[in-house]
Amino acid sequence: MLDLTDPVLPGFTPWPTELAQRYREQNCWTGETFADVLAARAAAAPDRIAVLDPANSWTYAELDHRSSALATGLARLGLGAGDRVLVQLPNRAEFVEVIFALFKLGALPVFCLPAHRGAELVPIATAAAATAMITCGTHQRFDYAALAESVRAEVPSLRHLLLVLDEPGRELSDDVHDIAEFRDTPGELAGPSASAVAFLQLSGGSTGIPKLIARTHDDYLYSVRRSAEICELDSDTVYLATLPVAHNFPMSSPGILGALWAGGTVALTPDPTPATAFPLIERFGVTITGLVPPLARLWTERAEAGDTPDLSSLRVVQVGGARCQEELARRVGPALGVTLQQVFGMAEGLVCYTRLDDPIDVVVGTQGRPMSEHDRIAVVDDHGAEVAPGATGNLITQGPYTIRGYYDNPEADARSFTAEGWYRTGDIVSVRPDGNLVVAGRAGDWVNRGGEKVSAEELEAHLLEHPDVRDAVIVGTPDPVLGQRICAFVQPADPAVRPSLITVRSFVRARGVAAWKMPDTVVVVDEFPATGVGKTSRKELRQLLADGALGQ
Ligand code: AMP
Ligand code: DBH
Repeated sequence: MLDLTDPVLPGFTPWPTELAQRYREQNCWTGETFADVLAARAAAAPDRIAVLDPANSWTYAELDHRSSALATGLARLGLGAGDRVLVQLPNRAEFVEVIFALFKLGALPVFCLPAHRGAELVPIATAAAATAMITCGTHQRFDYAALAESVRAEVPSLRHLLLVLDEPGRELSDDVHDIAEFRDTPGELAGPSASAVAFLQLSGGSTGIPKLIARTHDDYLYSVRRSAEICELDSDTVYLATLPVAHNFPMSSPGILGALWAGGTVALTPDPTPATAFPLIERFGVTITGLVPPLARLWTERAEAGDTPDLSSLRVVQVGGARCQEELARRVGPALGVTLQQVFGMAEGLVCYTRLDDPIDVVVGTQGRPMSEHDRIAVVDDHGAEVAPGATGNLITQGPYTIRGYYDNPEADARSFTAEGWYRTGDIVSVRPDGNLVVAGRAGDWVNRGGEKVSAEELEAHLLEHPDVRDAVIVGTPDPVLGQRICAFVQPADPAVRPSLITVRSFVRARGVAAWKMPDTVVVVDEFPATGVGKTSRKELRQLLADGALGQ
């Protein structure tokens, strides 16, 4: 166990002292913890609904009580301040109970996604030196308890396995526990200080194993509070966690924590498809949710087809996590009867929003602007020099809720942070005169075809205009002569109509695009592979090509 009053977890890179002091003076960091927020809301409005899922409805008083009871039980098991606990749960009410129990103990949830498997979980658990894991039994026909046991077998520090179970009669090994056994009578809990690390979040990581991101109560609560203000949340808000709730976007932008901060209601859907989520929107009176672009497309198409449940409670749909093409952005609001908000964020910190009263060209054509006046952003060339105003370059940032280093990972820090502590986002952006950012893509999302650089995003936007194309992704494939060639992955609008290379090339040419940007190959696939949060995975598409799995 660590000293509760010691905010410095080994491996955590704090802000420089003068900056930390300034963020406190500026009232960004208020000295409150997440447990303090919950206690305050429970005291102010004990009977208001805090959490809803298809099986549960808990008031603030109940959530506060349940999480204290579980914290007390987990302390009996030996868990305490500073312990790292892998949490891998689907979207269900107990997720909220579990993370608040851990916050109250000062133990650090490590936020894993349901899509993670041993290849990710073992390195994550090892890097975090986790002592416990909390997961579920079988969900969507996958046995998470068995996965957790296999992870534990490979990670010596991982002693305790706890399950959120709703399979009566499931046999458990002696050393695997049902969390129901640990809901004790709440005892005294000292709780951590606000400057302590609250949890470890994961970077999506476009390559390799996710990196661990340590966030403090102070800095994260600031981002949650600012997000809730920008998204105009209040006690009437019903936020639907549609994306996997452990991800930074549905957690904090403004996400479930924003909804609780505002004294509103968190609703959770076990899966994000319109078939499951739309009836829940009607049933719970959902007012706001956040989606990744592939889901926004699915929801929009479903709503455009008509005959949906009543979605009229929904006021705001956020789209973020990957670039939302303008073609899609224009359709979301009218189809769903909502205000669209674009969100460009990262688990490392910086989050940009379009504002709810922004003009339509900003909402559909940009990824918004930083949420805090204390965020600093700069756009630099590959040598670190600032580019001319409005020019495209690498986005770097620092501020009151952007980390100064990864958790215990000096190699990653050397790549991702400048000597002055700026975080290199890896995103290629331009800043418009009105301050809004346009994300052109990731630094690696360019195809270098014989020295001619082609923007994947630019070419994708052209392909999306073709009536037979539902979605498109451009990636580079290795070529012995040119270095790279341009491969267009195309998802057809109608599976029976499969656009050919000739069709695609002549369409793009007719749009006045330079000859050297023409795709060299078109691969038609019915579905794109997705990351754990549902973003289209360029990495996997590149891998498919490299493996030759698609023929050509
Ligand atoms: P993660 O590592 O999972 O936290 O992902 C953060 C990254 O997702 C950012 O650095 C961007 O590359 C990407 N991203 C998030 N939101 C957007 C957006 N609205 N538009 C474009 N890219 C985005
Ligand atoms: O993609 C992300 O990581 C992301 C997107 C929107 C994020 O972390 C966020 C908002 O907070």
